[in-house]
Amino acid sequence: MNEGKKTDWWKNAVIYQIYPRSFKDSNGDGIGDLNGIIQKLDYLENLGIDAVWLSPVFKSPQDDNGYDISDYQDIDPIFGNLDDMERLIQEAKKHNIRIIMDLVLNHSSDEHRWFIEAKKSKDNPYHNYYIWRDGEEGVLPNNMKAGFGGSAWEWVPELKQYYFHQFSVKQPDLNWENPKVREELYTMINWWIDKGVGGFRLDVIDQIAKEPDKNIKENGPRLHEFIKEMSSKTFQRGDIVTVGEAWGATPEIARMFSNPDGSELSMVFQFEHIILDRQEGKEKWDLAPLSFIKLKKVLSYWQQELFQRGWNSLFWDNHDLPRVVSYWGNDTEYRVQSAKMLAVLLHGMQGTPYIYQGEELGMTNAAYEIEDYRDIETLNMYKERKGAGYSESDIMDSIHAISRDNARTPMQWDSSANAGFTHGKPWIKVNPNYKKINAADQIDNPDSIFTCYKTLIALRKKYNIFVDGQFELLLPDDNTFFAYKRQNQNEKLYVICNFYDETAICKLDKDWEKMELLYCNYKEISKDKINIYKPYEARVYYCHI
Ligand code: TEU
Ligand code: CA
Repeated sequence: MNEGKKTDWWKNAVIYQIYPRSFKDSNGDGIGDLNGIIQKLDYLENLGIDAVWLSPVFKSPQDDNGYDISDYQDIDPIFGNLDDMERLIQEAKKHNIRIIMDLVLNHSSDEHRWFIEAKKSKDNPYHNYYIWRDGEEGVLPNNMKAGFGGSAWEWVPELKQYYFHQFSVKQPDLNWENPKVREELYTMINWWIDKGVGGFRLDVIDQIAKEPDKNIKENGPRLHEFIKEMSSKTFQRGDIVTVGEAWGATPEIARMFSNPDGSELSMVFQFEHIILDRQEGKEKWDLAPLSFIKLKKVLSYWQQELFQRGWNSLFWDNHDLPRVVSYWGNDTEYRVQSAKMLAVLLHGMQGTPYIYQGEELGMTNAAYEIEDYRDIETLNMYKERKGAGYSESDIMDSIHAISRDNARTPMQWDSSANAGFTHGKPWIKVNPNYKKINAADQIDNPDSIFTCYKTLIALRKKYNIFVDGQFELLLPDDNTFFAYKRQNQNEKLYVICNFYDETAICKLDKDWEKMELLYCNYKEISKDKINIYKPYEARVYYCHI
């Protein structure tokens, strides 16, 4: 699949994200692993996905569950070894599935040999692989904060210097200004391309160019110079997809990253829709109600701004985000209908859809006790907010709503012990609702959420309009319906979603009866009252022009 010329295969592909630690445990240690993923390739092929994005499986002390890499060219023993990785790449190929690796190039682990060397002395050849500032203990270079709490500067007494870390203390930022760092990383990327991987997800890629002295953490002046250099020296060699995580991306920046000339990446993950329900200028834990009109505006804006000038990723969930059916759907009475509606809404848009493990089953958030949480970000927040006097219930409400562990509870395969994820003690508690929500109950059920996703994936393959149709938002000011049209030279597609739990009348007047109903998440539509939509009802209509 990596042979020669670049194609844009990823434009009509659907990519599935696996958080390996929580996907399938094959050896009973309670942690998911590569052999577990190999066991589930038939499941993934049945769903119809084209590629799997693996969250990091490289050697790591697991301070941030693998996003702290101590050897980019070896596999952490909890997941397996390099032979298992090569076998996964080959076995996946037999299932027509490409493997996308998750590269963390902004920072390494403090247990990487580069950092161990760098800390030895200021004139060590590896010292400037990282970002250091001379100083005095207790006098921070500036007030930049780390992503998981506290200062972004860590004091090293032996050197009388601080090092910069945008995430945990054990994740020192790499110095991309140093050409030796860049060359080492490019060599490593090419090593993985030569192993036949299908692409890369690039962790916080807009943070690799930063200006800490000016409090600039992302989108620094040299960012696209670095991306272009990396792309030309690595990604452009193979028929691979690249997707950069870019929390700070605007459509203009995303057009640079996903320039159709292939000079940078294939696409980015942008988060403007995700942060819509966060209080302005506050932390992620301080939630505000979602503005539905803003959600429609933001997603439509991104569709229009990247049309024929870039490429969108389409996602609700990932390993850092709460489960969308709990977050913006309805995970009680209308869990199935709302999960399907959210899937239809997203998969009808232009871009590459990403399905996060369990999203295709309608897995939900889990409201645990604090001792059941494992995520460094969640645990640091608990400590910080307890210390700041927040009430236990306020803290736990925020954690239940938006902790990253909501996405990291084990995949729910069946109704057997631990949801069939492990025969051992799971590293994190299984969501107690697994007897009701699991893959075994859904794979062969025509009315399941799994079958809804499988149907949408198949539709995307059958009808070009999903890939090339121009997007137009309909009913922009309607407070209930998210409706849009896709159009190309000879086809039209209408996606109409009742986003809420009340029956409602859709004010769109079209000759619906003359169109082909490609999908509806309810069994029957009342013919004489075709404009009446049940709670969370979603329909996809198609017609030739
Ligand atoms: O996430 C970057 C990031 O900013 C998120 O951690 C986000 O800020 C946080 O989850 C609040 O929503 C990437 C990875 O996806 C994440 O898992 C890593 O923890 C982080 O980078 C550091 O590598
Ligand atoms: Ca295991």
